[in-house]
Amino acid sequence: MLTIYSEEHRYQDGKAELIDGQLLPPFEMPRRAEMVLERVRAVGLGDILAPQDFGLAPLEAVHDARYLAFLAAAWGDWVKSGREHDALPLNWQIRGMRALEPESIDGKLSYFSFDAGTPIMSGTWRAAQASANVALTGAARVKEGARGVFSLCRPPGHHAAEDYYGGYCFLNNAAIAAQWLRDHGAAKVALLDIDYHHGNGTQSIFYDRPDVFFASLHGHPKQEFPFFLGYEDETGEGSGEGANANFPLEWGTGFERWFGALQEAARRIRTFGAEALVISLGVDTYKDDPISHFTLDSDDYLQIGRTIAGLGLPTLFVMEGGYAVEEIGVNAVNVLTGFEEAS
Ligand code: SP5
Ligand code: ZN
Repeated sequence: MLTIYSEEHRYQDGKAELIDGQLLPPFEMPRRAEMVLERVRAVGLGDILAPQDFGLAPLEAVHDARYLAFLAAAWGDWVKSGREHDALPLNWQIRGMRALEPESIDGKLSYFSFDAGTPIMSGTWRAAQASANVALTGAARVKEGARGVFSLCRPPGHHAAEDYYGGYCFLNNAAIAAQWLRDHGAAKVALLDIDYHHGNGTQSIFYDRPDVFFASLHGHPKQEFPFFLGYEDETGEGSGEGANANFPLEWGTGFERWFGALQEAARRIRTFGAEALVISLGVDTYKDDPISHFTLDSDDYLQIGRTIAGLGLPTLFVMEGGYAVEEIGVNAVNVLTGFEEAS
């Protein structure tokens, strides 16, 4: 299987995220992608290719123009306002307040974000664009007929919506790839999100769309970040009604229960009848993940890959989360080798 990778992910290297009531070094760190790349090499998965630059158009097909302008300018505006450390928002609009875009950079950070766990720094925009190009280059290979391609994206993307960032995500790489596939000949695309966290951004982007099916297996929003989306009764709206499926699972969920949900999601994808499949591949479902509460083991990821292969669709794997850094390579690449074995 071909892997797409860019070293430019290293430009996203924040000093701190707000988590557990503390400013701690980010769990989402450059070493994550380096460990996955090392494992791709160690097992001889296949060639490793640098991304092409697809420009702004495929980003504009998914994200709001004002949001993209904000991301491009945020670091410069922050520095101009006299700060030189990472930019983090402090407060958010909530029930009863006005959703108007402020003029000041501090106001804009609040307006375009949903958490304080996602630092913006000098290289953020560059790294986020490179990550989207990694996804798009993979999508182009899938369009050209590849059975499976691995886009080793970093920073991740599935929490980013049309016009907000958060959860370590700025541009929604999987959504950008899925939309690109739609715009280049695939009539229907399915997105399957197996990251531990709900793919709120991806769901939101395609919620009213009948042509892109979204399924997500994740920590139940009554217990887990991002808390405010990911319930079972979110089934799509308007002509997108029925094209969204959530499988919220409680803390402590092990492979048996998780795999049952995967099989149900796979059944729904078959019924939908997609021409291409995009996987949001997070391995923060792992038993020793430092911020998660499922108990999957390394070998389980092989079976996940085999099950995805069973759908028989051209498949793009897009890297999302996974914070057990020592094991992230083995776990992510196990999904890919399971897929290859069964293809
Ligand atoms: C792409 C992705 O996986 N993003 C995840 C962002 C999660 N950020 C908030 C995590 C809150 C975890 N709270 C429990 C901490 C346990 N010490
Ligand atoms: Zn996650």
